[in-house]
Amino acid sequence: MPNLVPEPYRIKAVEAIRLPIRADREAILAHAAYNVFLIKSEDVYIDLLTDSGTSAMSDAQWAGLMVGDEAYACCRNYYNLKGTISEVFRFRYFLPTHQGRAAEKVLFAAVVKPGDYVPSNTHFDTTHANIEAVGGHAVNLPLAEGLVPTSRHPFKGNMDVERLQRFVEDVGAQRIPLAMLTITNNSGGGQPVSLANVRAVKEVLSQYGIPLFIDACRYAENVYFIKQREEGYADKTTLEIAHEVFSYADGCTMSAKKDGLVNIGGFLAMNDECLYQRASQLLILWEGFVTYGGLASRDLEAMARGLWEALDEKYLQHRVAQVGYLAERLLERGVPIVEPPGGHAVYLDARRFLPHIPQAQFPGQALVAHVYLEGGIRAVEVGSVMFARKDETTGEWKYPELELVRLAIPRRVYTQSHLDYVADVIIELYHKREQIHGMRCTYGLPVLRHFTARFEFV
Ligand code: P70
Repeated sequence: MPNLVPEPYRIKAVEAIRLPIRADREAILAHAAYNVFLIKSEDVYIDLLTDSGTSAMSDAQWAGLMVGDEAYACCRNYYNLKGTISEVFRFRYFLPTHQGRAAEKVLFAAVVKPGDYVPSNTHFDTTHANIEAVGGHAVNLPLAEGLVPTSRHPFKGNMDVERLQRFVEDVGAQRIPLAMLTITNNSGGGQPVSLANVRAVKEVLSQYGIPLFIDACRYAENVYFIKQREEGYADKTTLEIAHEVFSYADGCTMSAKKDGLVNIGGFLAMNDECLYQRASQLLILWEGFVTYGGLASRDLEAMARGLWEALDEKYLQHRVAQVGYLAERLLERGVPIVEPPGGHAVYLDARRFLPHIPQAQFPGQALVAHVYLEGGIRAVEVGSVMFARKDETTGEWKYPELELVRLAIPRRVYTQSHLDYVADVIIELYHKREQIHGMRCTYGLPVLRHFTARFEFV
């Protein structure tokens, strides 16, 4: 069993979970209008909706909550977090925020003007929405291999550097206030970005004086993939690799709910003092004073500690192996997934899983519904529900290239036997795939509709 890496921790507190019987699962799902976001968490057996904010904190983090200094201004935990951020990310300034999208909102409101463009390897949904909310255009320039679920390119999260160069020439640098790299690329399957790519992207942008910001949610997992897969990095520490990654960036947005190993928290960091001042104004307006940014001081402390723990190599080795184990179990039974598996999730390829369902009938959403019905497992669609856009002039829908169902693995929460159960359920469902029907959307908001949309089977 080459993939077996035992958990590098033991369990100190447990939380009971319960599998409702099949008839109840049917009623629960129908009551939630076939949108798993609307199912009560107590009715979910294995919750793979997201790896965001769902981590188990360590004893050191829980202890850190007790040393939260709940002063409005300049609490000690702010300085602890400041220390961590300057040692790990090495940006000159940072602002705490309550989560990643708040950092995005502040950043884009400070720098993006209506009509501007923000290119990325692939923007995540909240990033995309926050750019458009201030009148900008979010542009994705992924590597071609990134859109081919069976391609085993080691860095499928990379940005296509030639496309970036052409794009900047086409629209003009003055319309591009910044570019972004999402590490790892969540929408494209949790795929990593190589250091060579970060460097190449930075070189192109430097020619035009365009700043590079990193969406750093899963930076530690990305760093571990660099260590494993990129020539010349096997003997470097995760911290050394992180230093190099961020040395090419002018700042980052961070949802610490992922690789910060906390249940809430995030930050925006940058080197530019003017930007820091403008962003501080907006932070005070929307989130809170610059030393707490919408968080309790104890949350800042948990984040300061979690950001370090996420770089621990033994932890990362287990984490990546755990995701890889689930992927291998599915692959050996022919279940179509995005290969190679990413760092935080296994993504089922709904197009190949359900080739009989057209994209307009949401094969990903249908699969999510059946994963719940079959085993009480909550997954999430990363496909047409999340990313299809209606063309305002023609009224036609444009569907995304990838139609995926993400099984996100919360950090330090589930054991191998939970993952074996998940694999058994998905394999069983794969045998019955022809019985799965498409869906129609009966209600959906124009922006970020996946959170609240309603569906029925056709
Ligand atoms: C996820 C969550 C959040 C996220 C992200 C990247 C690359 C920014 C953010 C925003 C969102 C989600 C999706 C489906 C179900 C539940 C939750 N990603 N950039 O799970 O961060 O949430 O802290 O505002 O992935 O991938 P925040």
